[in-house]
Amino acid sequence: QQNRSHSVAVLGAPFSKGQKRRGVEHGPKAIRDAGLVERLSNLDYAVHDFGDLTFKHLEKDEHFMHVPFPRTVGRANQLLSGAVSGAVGAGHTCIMLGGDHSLAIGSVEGHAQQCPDLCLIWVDAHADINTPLTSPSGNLHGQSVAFLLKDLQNKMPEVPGFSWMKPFLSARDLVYIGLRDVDPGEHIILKTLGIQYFSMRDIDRMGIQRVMEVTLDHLLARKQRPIHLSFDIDAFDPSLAPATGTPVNGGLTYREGIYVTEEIHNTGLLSVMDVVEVNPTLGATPEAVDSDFSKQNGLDHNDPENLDYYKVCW
Ligand code: 5AB
Ligand code: MN
Ligand code: MN
Ligand code: MN
Repeated sequence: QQNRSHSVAVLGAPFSKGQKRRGVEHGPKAIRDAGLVERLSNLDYAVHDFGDLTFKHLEKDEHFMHVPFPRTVGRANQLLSGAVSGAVGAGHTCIMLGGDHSLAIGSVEGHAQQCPDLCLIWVDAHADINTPLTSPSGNLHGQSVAFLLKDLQNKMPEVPGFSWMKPFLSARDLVYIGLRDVDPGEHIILKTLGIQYFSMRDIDRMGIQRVMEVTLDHLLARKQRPIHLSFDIDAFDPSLAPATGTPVNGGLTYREGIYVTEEIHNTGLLSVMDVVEVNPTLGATPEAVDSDFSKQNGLDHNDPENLDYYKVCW
């Protein structure tokens, strides 16, 4: 652990097929250009930049139900899984730069190959726990967690492209921070599985300090174990992080977001971190900041007819 914490692997994953907007594949370059490697080096970490993975777009990749590019996303995650497993196995703390959040499937899976007892902290405006049956959009970046959870195994259809992996994570090994845009079907899943989550309202009420105390207690009280931090940049308020595909108002302040990472750092247990959904081609204009995901997809999440549909699927 001591060794690991002083050597950092940076791994770029320029991939965007888990959602429908272009540009998020430029995330790794934008984050590197902002000086990530230099900043880590200045903190006295030995940084190994593994460069960017090269992803293939598969020619024959028909929709599965309303899910686009299932085989392309599955294959990309299989490749990423191997790379993350290799980096962690070599003793590095790994930072995975996305790309869209479907990449967490391969990142967490590869991490779990080396550290089967890992726990997962998911910092996001969204829960990303739709199954193909509950998903309003079909997009796989909103379904990553459903692929990981053992508890959802019998609710998940066999999605082409994902036969290389089996779900391995327990619902009790996962905590969400920052939620404020949860779909009806996702809410049912969170409640049914009893998943620990802290919405923005919970953060308002409890304060981020208490939220982190309860989070780390929930995950680490029984035993110390490696932490996977999956950080979707849209957890931050859009006034701070407008360059992302699905911004939602009322997000984390800069200090709240940094506090989350400081507390995780202080455990000494951070093993892999994803930084995803940075889309440098968005957010230059006020309109881009104020994009309405539901409108773009022609779906009203609050339509009671939809709620019934989700309940039936569940
Ligand atoms: B992100 C939505 N819940 O499933 C869906 O950015 C949005 O990785 C998902 O958190 C957002 O399409 C995915 C409506
Ligand atoms: Mn999100
Ligand atoms: Mn996400
Ligand atoms: Mn997003």
